[in-house]
Amino acid sequence: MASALIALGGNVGDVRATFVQAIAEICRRADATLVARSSDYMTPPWGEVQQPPFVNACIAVETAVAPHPLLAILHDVERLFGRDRARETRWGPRTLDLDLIAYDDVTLDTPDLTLPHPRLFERGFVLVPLAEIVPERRIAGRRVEEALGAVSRDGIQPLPSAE
Ligand code: A4P
Ligand code: MG
Repeated sequence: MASALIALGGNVGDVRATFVQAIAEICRRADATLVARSSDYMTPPWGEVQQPPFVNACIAVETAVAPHPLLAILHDVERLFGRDRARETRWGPRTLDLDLIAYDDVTLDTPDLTLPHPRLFERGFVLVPLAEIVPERRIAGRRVEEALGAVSRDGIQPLPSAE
């Protein structure tokens, strides 16, 4: 079994409800056990600024599915929840974005998959939820909590538990 970290994001539709269903769907399709789930966070848009705020979260799962097939599952789940890559702009609005942040200590640099995620350490909207669930985890030699200390957390707010 491998430990995979997955980041969720979205800013179109009922994103928090989408997350609940998407997490169940990922676990079902990857035969994965959900080990940890962060709070949902409201985050200011990064990249293209003229768009609504995002909701972001991270999960840790145990799975036997290898990295490439796992990414294919994440893309299928994005599509299931209405994401249409053909119609959107890079870093623009979307219903659901699923990024594979890390997979054990695997490093990969292939055209369709880079591990750990190449923009992880620039992004408070990934590091804040990640530090909530795996503060001690080392990714590319850096402790998650330490990496968080190097990015802005401006405007990133935990949302009250949905239950
Ligand atoms: N790809 C390579 N490595 C990976 C990986 N480790 N995980 C490839 C996931 N995908 C990986 O991704 C582009 C290609 O990257 C995929 O085809 C995949 O094979 P994408 O999801 O289509 O592109 P993207 O999402 O537009 O770009 P990118 O750089 O992944 O950025 P984001 O962050 O996913 O962009 N602001 C806030 N506050 N919160 C957000 O969640 N998200 C975005 C979207 C912009 N601004 C945001 C947020
Ligand atoms: Mg993405």
